[in-house]
Amino acid sequence: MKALIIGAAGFVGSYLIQHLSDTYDWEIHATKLSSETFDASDIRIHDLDIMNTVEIEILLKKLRPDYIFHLAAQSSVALSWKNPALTVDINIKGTLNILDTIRNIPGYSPKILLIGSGEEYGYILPDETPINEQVIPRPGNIYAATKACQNMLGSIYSRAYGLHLIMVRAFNHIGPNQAPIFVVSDFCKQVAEIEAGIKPSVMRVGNLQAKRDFTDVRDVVRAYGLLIQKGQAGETYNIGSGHAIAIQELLDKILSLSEKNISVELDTARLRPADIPVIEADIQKIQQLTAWKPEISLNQTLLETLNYWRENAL
Ligand code: A2R
Repeated sequence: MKALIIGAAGFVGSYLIQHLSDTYDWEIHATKLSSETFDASDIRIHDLDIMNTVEIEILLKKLRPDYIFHLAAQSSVALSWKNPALTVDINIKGTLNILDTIRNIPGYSPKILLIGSGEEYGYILPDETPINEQVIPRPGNIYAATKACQNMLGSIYSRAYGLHLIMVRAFNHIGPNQAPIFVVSDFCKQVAEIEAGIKPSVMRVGNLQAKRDFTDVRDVVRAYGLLIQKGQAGETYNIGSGHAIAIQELLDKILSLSEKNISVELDTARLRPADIPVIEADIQKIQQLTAWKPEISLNQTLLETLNYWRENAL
């Protein structure tokens, strides 16, 4: 089998490459933007901008991968408020470029995993939690709207053109090496900087009341490997821990890992124009199909992420 990971230079990509290389006997190819660099021995790396349909066509016709993992995205909610047009272009038009190219290659029918987000569900009613895949998404931010649109396009292309598209809605995934625009990485980086004495002993935080469902990125990529093999065409699968935790509790856990006396201060710049109170996944659908379940505890992930920043923040 030949697998292609599109958008592999980001946070999830390196973990997915590692997992697939360790677990499956597949020939693995990965793409990055020409401006990005990343090292990965034993796999083939190609430059690809998903806004360029000619580049997509040349690569897919040359490789004809059996499995395609589509990770390329503008993946930050915060940035999507600041640059909605870029987010729409990459997450919607970029995905469409890939799907259209595939459907126009005669006799080619790969399995494709489209990575969406738990954010798609948006304004969830109290009786809809934990959220299953039947709940109609009501996105509450630009990033979520683009991913909900990607999901709809996947469903349409699967039904109309017979493409084997499997959609996932991944809830918050965390781990070492994640960019500090995401909450866990942000908090851990701040603690590491305070411990190193390069920042005053004050944590700057946003909304601590929101509850989110966090899973270690290594558990998430394991689910991706299973779903691309077993997922039904046109179906959507939630991936999460099944438990929401308040950001306040997360912060308390991270602070308890440090010996420093650290105070907490609200930073209004970190508050979002609209925030959803609770997002928690119902993960029965993937579990019925694959028996997948998260194996790495939240405490372990937080400690490893903090240790990563202790080694790298300075
Ligand atoms: O924005 P950059 O320079 O960090 O590059 C990102 C890349 N990317 C693109 N690749 C090809 N063509 C484009 N036009 C394009 N624009 C951006 O996709 C980055 O290297 C990669 C996505 O990685 P991250 O932003 O680190 O996302 P992460 O955490 O790996 O999440 C993977 C997927 C995304 O679809 C998320 O929305 C979802 O999982 O949660």
